[in-house]
Parts: sequence; C-alpha cells; structure tokens
Amino acid sequence: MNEKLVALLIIAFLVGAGIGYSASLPQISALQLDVSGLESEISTLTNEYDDLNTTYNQLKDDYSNLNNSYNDLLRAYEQLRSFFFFQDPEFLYGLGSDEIKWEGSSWNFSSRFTGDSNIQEGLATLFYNESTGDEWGGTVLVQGKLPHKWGKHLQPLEGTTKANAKPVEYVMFENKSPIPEGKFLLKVKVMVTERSYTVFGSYGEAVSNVGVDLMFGFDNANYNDPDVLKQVAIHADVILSRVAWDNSTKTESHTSDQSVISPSPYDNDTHLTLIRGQITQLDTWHTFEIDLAEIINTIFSLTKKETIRFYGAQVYTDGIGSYTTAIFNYVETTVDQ
Ligand SMILES: [Ca+2]
Repeated sequence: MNEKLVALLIIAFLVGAGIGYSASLPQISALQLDVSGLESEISTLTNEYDDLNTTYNQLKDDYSNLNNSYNDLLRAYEQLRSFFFFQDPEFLYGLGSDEIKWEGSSWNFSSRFTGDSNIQEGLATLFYNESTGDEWGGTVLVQGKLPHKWGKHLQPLEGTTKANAKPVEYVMFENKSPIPEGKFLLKVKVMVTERSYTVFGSYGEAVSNVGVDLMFGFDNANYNDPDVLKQVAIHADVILSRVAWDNSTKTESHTSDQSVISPSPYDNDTHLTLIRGQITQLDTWHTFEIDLAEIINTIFSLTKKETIRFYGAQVYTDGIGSYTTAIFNYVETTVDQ
C-alpha cells in the first residue's frame, strides 16, 4: 500500500468518525438530562423516606406513650371498680341477736312440706323435706332484695375492697368492662349431713340442690315491679351440688358443670342454672372457690344484657321428691387487689 492511499484512508476514517460523533451529540445530552432528573428524584425520595421514617418513629413513641397512659388508666379503673360483699359472711350473729344479717324462710306450694333454718355459733343450718314429688320447695337465707317487692332484708355491701364496703341497694356490672379472671371470688364452706329421695311424683323426678342464688336486675327493667308476669330479674343459681335419683334403680347421680337458662314455673324472670361443684360425701366439709368474673361473664353471654345490678343473694337448699340438710360455715366474696 502506498503512502497516499494510507493518508486517504486515515482522512476518510477521521471524517467518518467526526460525522458519527456530531450526529449522536443531541442524544447524549438528552441522556445527561435524564440522568440528572433521576438523580434529583432519588434525592427527593430519599428526603421523603427520611421524613416518613422520622414521622413513623414519632408515631411509635406517641403510641407507646398512649399505651402506657391506657394501662395506667386501666390500673386506676381496676382500683376504683366496685364489688359486692355480704354482711356477716361467717354467720356469727345467730337467731335472737339484734345483729342478725340473714333472713331465713322456707317456700313450697303444697302442705306436705317441712323446712327450717337456724344460725348459731358460726354455722347456718338449712333443712327441707318435700314429700309430694310434685312441687319444688326449699329453705333459704336471704340478704338483700328479692325482685317484684317480694321482700328485703338488710343490704349487701359495695366497695373496692371488703374493708371500705358500705350497704347499698345494688352493685352494677357492665358487659363492656369485664372483671379480670381470678380477682373476684365466691368462697363457700359447706357440709351436707342428710340427703335422700322421698317419693317420685307425677314428674318422676327426685332432685336436691345446694347453692347460692345471686339475684340481679338488668338494663332498664324495673326490678321492683310487683307484676310477676314481667321479666325484671336474673337469678344466677350457682349450684355447689345437684343430686338426682333414678326413678327405677333409686341410685343417685351427681350432675357435673353446666351453664343453661332454665325456665321457671313460678315467674317470668330469667333463671340460670350454673352448676360449679359436687358434694359426694355426707358429713364432710367441702370448700369452693368460684370465680365470679366467670359467673358474671356467663350471665352476660347467656342473657345478652349490657348491664346487670346485683341486689342480693339466697343461700339455699331446695329440691323435689327429696330431703336435704346442709350446714354452711361461711359464704363470702373476696377481691384480690
Ligand atoms: Ca362460720
């Protein structure tokens, strides 16, 4: 190859490259603009991310502060929450004493019935004998007020603790603020000394119960309405022992835990059967600790009420076609602070 040709080729190459270079200049500058736009967007997003992160951390702090305040309020509320207590839960004031706090009575609608109660030396003895097999009957010790103006004896106590509790007409509980579990307990010490069937009547059943009936009004219902056809009360029948005897074999069976609404033949009020214990041995002390938070939650869930008002209690033994003697050593409620 001669020198002229080489020079010509070099010139041709330089001219070609120059043309190519000058042709792509606008594209390169557009790309440069794009890059600087993206860089600015990245910087904006980074700033926004930092701002969001700061806000998030602030919200997290706020939430944690609110949560602390909420827990403080909850603790304060728990300190202020009221509970019910019984006067003379240990049965220290007996018959004949001016200080007696429980009123005894027996109920039944037939003539072939006997029943009695007695309180002395720290023990409350309750007895009934129902020998028609056709009508329920029982013996009760009442404290507080029965529905329908059926009677009242003294008042239960209300307080945040037993020590500061004072007599009141009722103590209110709300469905929306449930009591923590294990805080509010019903404690009972009881012995059954006699218990058997008597006769199987037209229902073919012989049953005996020992328990504590907790009586409540609810929502806007008038607890004192004398009209027995109106539904104004909830009886939460906390049964410590239910025995039923078989019609043909006469053997006894002990009903285990259950929570049901049971219709009553005597009024239109709501009767809950809440069986929470068993007494299988005669002449032996049995102690029960029943969580009243669980009982109150069960009342709300079975009855669908929003508020309930505790008016009083009946310590009792009752049945049909049977007799029972039960001795209560104490019936008390306690609050764990
Ligand atoms: Ca006692």
